[in-house]
Amino acid sequence: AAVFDWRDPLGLERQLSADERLVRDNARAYAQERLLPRIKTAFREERFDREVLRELGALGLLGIGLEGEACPGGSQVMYGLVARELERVDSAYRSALSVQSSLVMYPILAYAAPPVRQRWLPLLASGEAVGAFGLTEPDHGSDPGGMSARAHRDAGGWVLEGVKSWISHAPVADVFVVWARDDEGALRGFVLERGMAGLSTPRIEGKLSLRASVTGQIVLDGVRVPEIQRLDVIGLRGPFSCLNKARYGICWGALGAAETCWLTARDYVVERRQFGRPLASNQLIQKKLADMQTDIALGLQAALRLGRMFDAGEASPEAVSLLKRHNCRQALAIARAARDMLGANGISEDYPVMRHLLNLETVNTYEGTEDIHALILGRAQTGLSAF
Ligand code: TGC
Ligand code: FAD
Repeated sequence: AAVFDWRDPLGLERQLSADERLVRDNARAYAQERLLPRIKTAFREERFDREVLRELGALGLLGIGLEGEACPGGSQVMYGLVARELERVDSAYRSALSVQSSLVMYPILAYAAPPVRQRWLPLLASGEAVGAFGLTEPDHGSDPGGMSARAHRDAGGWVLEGVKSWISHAPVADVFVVWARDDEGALRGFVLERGMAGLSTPRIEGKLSLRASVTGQIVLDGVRVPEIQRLDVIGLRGPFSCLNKARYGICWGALGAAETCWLTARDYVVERRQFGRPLASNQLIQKKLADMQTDIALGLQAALRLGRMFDAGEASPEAVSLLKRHNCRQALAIARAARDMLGANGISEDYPVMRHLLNLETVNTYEGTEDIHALILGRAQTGLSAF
């Protein structure tokens, strides 16, 4: 008879190729051996460790799934598996992968002029350079189409004005993919570099979530950008083509965080005794474990399916919205239930659960909030835009 593996109820493992498992195993070993020991301090002290990007680069994980110009190649399924392993430890590390790979390397590879590609992609792939992606503004988050940032044409190039806010990596980044409207109202993208006159990147302090990731603003005060650093794409399609990939990675990543919460809670209730017996012997507790196991198994199957669709060129933005929304929401609910099952210990930094719960609040918000993805799906099935 078929054997039931409670950790992998639907046999995800058997659906991966040998190459996919190899990439996943390397990412898992790195995350567990090198990232896990650092995270408690990094979270407590709000410390972003730039070295992590160099380590990910050395392992060939930055830009995984992208082909050409120093990018490591591989599939979207591999990218998703890596995202899951990093986020098992902390969402901040998966964020670093998402921003560098999907939001900075991808648009440079797809839309930048050859000299810009040749200059930045090797540095980004090795983690020598850190990238940031500036779309959100203080007054335009869910509605980036309403952005205020402007790009005025100038002799030989462009002059950028505006403020981007809540930007991952901004305070430490070397290279910035920034979006702004031109004088005719067309949305354009540009590659900016640290050191350009008029560019500053103040840090946003005091986050209670994603504390191991550094976040800030990109202030554009008359920044002159040469024409060659303009991306060859017009309209919201530019930034959204990047977001589709990053959102897909989050579908896997959020479940990595959820798996850590589930397995921590499972071990805890097996050991912990109340009323003279293990917590795990109570029906209420077992129901919570069954719900976690079910939601994770189904979410991972769906993520694998979406990854295979990506690799076949068949993943629609709406399918990505469906799963980004679903998996983030499930992960948040699982983290919350796990926190509860650990009682007082659930709020301690000695267990990873509260940290994941706090992080997942960000993950549920960025790359399109839960409700914005609902509205994308509502529009797709009714033909009516309710934004
Ligand atoms: P809409 O009318 O829907 O579309 C305008 C144009 O854009 C195209 N488009 C897409 N193209 C490719 N992929 C997608 N997902 C696309 N979505 C839209 C669309 O085809 C159209 O093209 P065209 O040629 O016909 O003009 O535009 P809208 O203004 O009504 O959009 C509404 C809405 C709400 C769907 C959109 O604004 C949205 O998704 N908002 C959420 C904002 C968001 O996700 N921000 C993310 C910022 S980056 C971030 O959070 C990084 S965190 C990274 C980390 O640390 O991990
Ligand atoms: P708002 O748009 O003001 O939304 C507030 C609430 O209103 C939400 O619940 C939303 O769902 C709801 N809402 C909005 N519109 C509607 C509507 N029409 N109908 C019903 N409800 C609605 N951005 C980047 O560009 N690059 C980055 O690297 C980046 N990194 C980030 C890192 C962190 C730690 C965080 C927290 C955010 C980051 N963001 C980044 C920004 C992120 O993408 C935005 O926060 C997100 O898109 C939501 O925008 P907002 O915060 O302005 O919320």
